Parts: sequence; structure tokens; C-alpha cells
Amino acid sequence: MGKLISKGRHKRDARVVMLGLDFAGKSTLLYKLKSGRAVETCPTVGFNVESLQTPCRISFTLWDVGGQDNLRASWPDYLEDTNILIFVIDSTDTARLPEAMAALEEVLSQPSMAGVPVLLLANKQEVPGALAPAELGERLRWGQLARRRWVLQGCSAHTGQGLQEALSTSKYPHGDLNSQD
Ligand SMILES: Nc1nc2c(ncn2[C@@H]2O[C@H](COP(=O)(O)OP(=O)(O)OP(=O)(O)O)[C@@H](O)[C@H]2O)c(=O)[nH]1
Ligand SMILES: [Mg+2]
Repeated sequence: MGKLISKGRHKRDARVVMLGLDFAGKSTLLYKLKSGRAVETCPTVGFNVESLQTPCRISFTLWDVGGQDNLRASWPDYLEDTNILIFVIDSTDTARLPEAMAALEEVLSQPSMAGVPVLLLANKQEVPGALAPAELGERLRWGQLARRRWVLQGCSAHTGQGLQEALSTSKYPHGDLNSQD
């Protein structure tokens, strides 16, 4: 994740904004990352924010913004000076995948998001039948994503699988960051 930070090689603080449709698991991810536990959440109205230390010694201020339909109009308010966008997808909700992709496109078309790299989290991977990251990647590689650095990581906020990989830098080679596992 450190290598996704575009603004300077030696940057040690990053503003990270986490968006995605309601029920994707953003708040569950936030608290799993913060406390190591899967806590029960309520739908977020407004935002939650926590600071986190990553394995690569970068400290993140991680903003988790409510994703219900009527709250998405406020997303642009959070995007100024963002170093990384995390976009969370519910891999079990294939019916709303087009809606999630449209919401992502809308966010990436904001002027403040020009050049901002994206970490896509394909959450709920422990659920049988969840869409695999590779399948998701096939559907996502068009549009705004094609014009910036992005990484897709499967994960589960319940079990914690994939979260260390998402936060570590070693996964990302120099140059091509468009990996899909
Ligand atoms: N099976 C499974 N369920 C998950 C996972 N992550 C989150 N959930 C569940 O998904 C539901 C929604 O999680 P939230 O974290 O509240 O979702 P959110 O994206 O913050 O939703 P909004 O605040 O409305 O935008 C909860 O019932 C979570 O327990 C996961 O990795 N696996
Ligand atoms: Mg929430």
C-alpha cells in the first residue's frame, strides 16, 4: 500500500478515504484493522475516522464514509487531499455490482481524484460463492481505473484474510501496480 502513495517516496502520513456501497463492510474493516476484532456495526450516517499504523510504518488517517444511496452525494466532500482511495466491494452482492462500479466511476471522475491510486477490496471472501477477485478484476479494468494505478485484493473483514497483504508494500512491484490477486 505504501507504494500506492503517489505524493513523495518518503511520505509517512497518508489520508486514506474508504468508500463503497452500504453493507459492503467498510466499518467492519475499519474496526478489524484498528482492533483486530470483528465488531458489530450499524449503518454509518456521516463518517468514522481512525488512525492506523501500517507494517510499512506509514501512519494512515482512515476515513470510513457512509455508503447508503442518499449519503453518496456527500462523498466528494471527503476527497480533497486524498492519498489513496480504498473502494470496498461486497463480493457476495453480484446484483449490485453494476451500481458499485457506477459509484466508483463517479468518484474517480471528481477533479480532486485525478491521479489518486485505488485499492479495491473484494470483501466477504470467506462466504461460499463470493465472486473471486480475478472475476471481479475482469469487470473492473475499464473506465477510469484504466487511467491510474490500482490494486485489487480479496479480503474478509470477519476472518481478517487478505488484510495484511492489503496494507503491506511488498506485494506491489515497482511499475505495474495493476495486479489482481
Ligand atoms: N460474511 C461477512 N460479512 C461481513 C464482512 N464484512 C462485513 N460484513 C457484514 O456486512 C454487514 C455490513 O457491514 P458494515 O461494515 O456495517 O458495512 P458498511 O460498508 O460500513 O455500510 P454503511 O455504513 O451503510 O456504508 C454487517 O452485517 C457485517 O457484519 C465479511 O468480511 N464477511
Ligand atoms: Mg459503515
